[in-house]
Amino acid sequence: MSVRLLRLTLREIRLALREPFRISSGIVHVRRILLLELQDEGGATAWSECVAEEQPNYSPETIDTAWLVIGAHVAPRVLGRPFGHPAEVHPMLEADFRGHNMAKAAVEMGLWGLAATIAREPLARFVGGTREAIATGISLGIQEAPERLVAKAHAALSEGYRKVKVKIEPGRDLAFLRAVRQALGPDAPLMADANSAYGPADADRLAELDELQLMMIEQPLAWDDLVRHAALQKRLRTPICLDESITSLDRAKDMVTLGAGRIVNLKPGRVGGFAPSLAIHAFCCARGVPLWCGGMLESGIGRAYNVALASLPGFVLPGDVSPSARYWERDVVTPEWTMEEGMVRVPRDRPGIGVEVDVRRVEALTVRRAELRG
Ligand code: OSB
Ligand code: MG
Repeated sequence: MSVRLLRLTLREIRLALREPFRISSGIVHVRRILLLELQDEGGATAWSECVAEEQPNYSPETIDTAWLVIGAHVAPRVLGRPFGHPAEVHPMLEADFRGHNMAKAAVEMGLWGLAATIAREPLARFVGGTREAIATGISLGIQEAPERLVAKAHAALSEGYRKVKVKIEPGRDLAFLRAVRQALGPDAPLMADANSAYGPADADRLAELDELQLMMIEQPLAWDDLVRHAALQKRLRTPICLDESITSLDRAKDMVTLGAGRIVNLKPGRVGGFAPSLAIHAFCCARGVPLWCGGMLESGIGRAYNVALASLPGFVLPGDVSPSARYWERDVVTPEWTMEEGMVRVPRDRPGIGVEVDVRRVEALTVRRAELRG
């Protein structure tokens, strides 16, 4: 198996969320999504997705920086170059090229998708995934009042979700979570995600969350700060899970060394693609660190990559891989992603990413397009 990219097409589409998604660092009404279509010299094609958002409120990247960086710096390194295996792409993109993980990941993952397609293997099997289905959690945005959040959390559990994640921020934390815990009962799988809304001075307040028996608290402190997370973890009984802070294998190692957290939310787009994701997976398996697969409000295309990755054995906790209908009136893939009894099935019966892209729908949603050739 080898792959040589002849053409890379970038498209921006806009997909309206069924309801706005609010986190401590910003709100999204319409998801601007960067899609990639990759074509091999043999004629095979694959689609991938860049998870960068419109605003630099999650990481420094945005859809606009990614568009620029892929065209100017990523595509020229991969177009026309033969790769014996997609694992060779990531080290080549890292040489003298700092940051821009989401831009790199979009291309790197697309090349894994393309390689799986050429090898006539489902992507999940191609990367070593073994699960038939992924346990699914829901991520609930910040609500105006605790009652609304309680209603949503209730509905999620009755729909079958196996984990409920609640977004929090100062002023919308303890009371909101208490109401949810009381309504769902002591054994409901409940967690919180702060998206870096707190500082070291909030340690006392965060320690109050210990009474709620949360599965974990995700990224309470600054996106790039492991040292203060380590100090906070010493004060909390609740395990800290890091999301924004884990941008590479080294940061995952640092988390363990420093005791900055006990659980990793792995998003392949955030770490630069599948090769670093597989390395983090191997490290976490070896060190007994529980992993789960996060989400970035992806279309059905990005979701396919998350599902394939989450089929690896180290992903032991439910992922933020909700079905298409949770986000969109209509997705851009067929079949859409669905959930049964809280599980999303891993496609293992067709080569590549396992879903078909509705190209006519993508065309209709496209607001800009660029074609890059070697
Ligand atoms: O922090 O996990 C996060 C969405 C956008 C940016 C950051 C995050 C999220 C989510 C949504 O929590 C997860 C999903 O895609 O369902
Ligand atoms: Mg998060």
